[in-house]
Amino acid sequence: TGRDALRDVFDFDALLSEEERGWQDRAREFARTRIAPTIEEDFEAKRFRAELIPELGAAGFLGMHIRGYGCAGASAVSYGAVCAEFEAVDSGWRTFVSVQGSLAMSAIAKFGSEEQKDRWLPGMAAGETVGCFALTEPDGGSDPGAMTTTARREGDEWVIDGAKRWIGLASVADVAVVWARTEDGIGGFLVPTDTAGFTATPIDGKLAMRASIQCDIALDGVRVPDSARLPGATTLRGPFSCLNEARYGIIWGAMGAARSCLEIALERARARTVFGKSIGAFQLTQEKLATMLLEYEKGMLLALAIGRSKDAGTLSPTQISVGKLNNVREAIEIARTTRSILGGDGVTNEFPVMRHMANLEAVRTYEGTDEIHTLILGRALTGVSAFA
Ligand code: TGC
Repeated sequence: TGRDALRDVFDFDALLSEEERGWQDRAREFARTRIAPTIEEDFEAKRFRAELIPELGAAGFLGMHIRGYGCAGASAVSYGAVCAEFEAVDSGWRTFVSVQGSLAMSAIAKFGSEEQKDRWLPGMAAGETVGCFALTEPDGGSDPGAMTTTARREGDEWVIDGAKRWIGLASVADVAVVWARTEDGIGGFLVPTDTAGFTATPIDGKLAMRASIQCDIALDGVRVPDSARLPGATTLRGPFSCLNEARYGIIWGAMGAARSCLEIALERARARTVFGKSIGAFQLTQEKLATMLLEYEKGMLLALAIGRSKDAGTLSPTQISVGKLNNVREAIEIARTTRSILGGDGVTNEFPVMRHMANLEAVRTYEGTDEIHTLILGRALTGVSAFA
């Protein structure tokens, strides 16, 4: 099979510890048995299977890198390997794990009070409570510093007004981490989604991420007590630190989607015959396969190096930009090349290739576009910010 051929060339799994392989195996099994059987029809029907959330929690995948509060306290590499396995089936489910664990739970774990952590994290880890992370606004996501959503203090309460867009899970979430401009900076607020004035509406018409939910949020005079404000977050460093976590998962996840495509390309290269020989016997096809292999292996090694740095506590946001920019870009290229090897079949839903390609286009834009990550690297290299 394509998977065996990949393993023969390069045994990536041998670079993982037993514990990391254990997480990888459990995620692969979950994705194979619980998500894969229905993903094509779910994508087609725009169906998000919320009933899987408690199962993901019971398996320990939600907020798995967080220590305490019912979370598994796993390594960054273990978490990355899990992201790759989910995204090998569909980016929508890796996105779910990212939004819940890397964004909403991370925000609470990093910046919340003990009381906030005790109240929210155990239920979120168990998949009994769903969170979302409301940062991006309708006018664009690249410059959160320009946010117009405000939170104004009135006695012991905060009153939040504004709008958010592209917020994963908001219509099924129990709690939203809402980022808003305050008199003294940027604040994060834990808003139960049944609070008066909070409305989440799923965005329709998406041709990517159809098996997951992204929403518009309206915030009209939403009142929360002062105890709902995250005490540790006062500047953009707050939400950006959470984006680092989600971007980290994407670095691995994108390579999962790439792997699925490459496996399919390898199988087709052996099975399809033209001009009396397999298409894999043609030098043009071999060049495509070899190029895909190079980028896949480099992407996995990059993910692993970044993961090891994260576990060692030395990872920088600039390194995360290297990984996100490179791995999503190369995963899309691998999906496109696979499509060309599949010929006409590649555009049908008999194969998941166009689904991965469409999903990856969304992944390419969220959590920092190619352009933003390019300019973050440009700033790191030149010392000059193109944003200012
Ligand atoms: P800048 O002046 O560079 O920094 C402002 C403050 O933030 C700190 N900071 C970071 N901290 C941690 N990690 C990072 N990666 C950080 N980047 C910046 C910085 O140290 C400073 O802190 P402080 O305390 O000194 O004030 O800010 P800037 O406005 O010039 O930033 C420029 C830029 C482009 C890097 C930043 O705006 C950026 O990353 N933009 C892209 C944002 C993005 O990725 N948006 C998409 C989010 S996806 C989404 O919202 C949907 S949620 C997912 C879902 O629901 O599905």
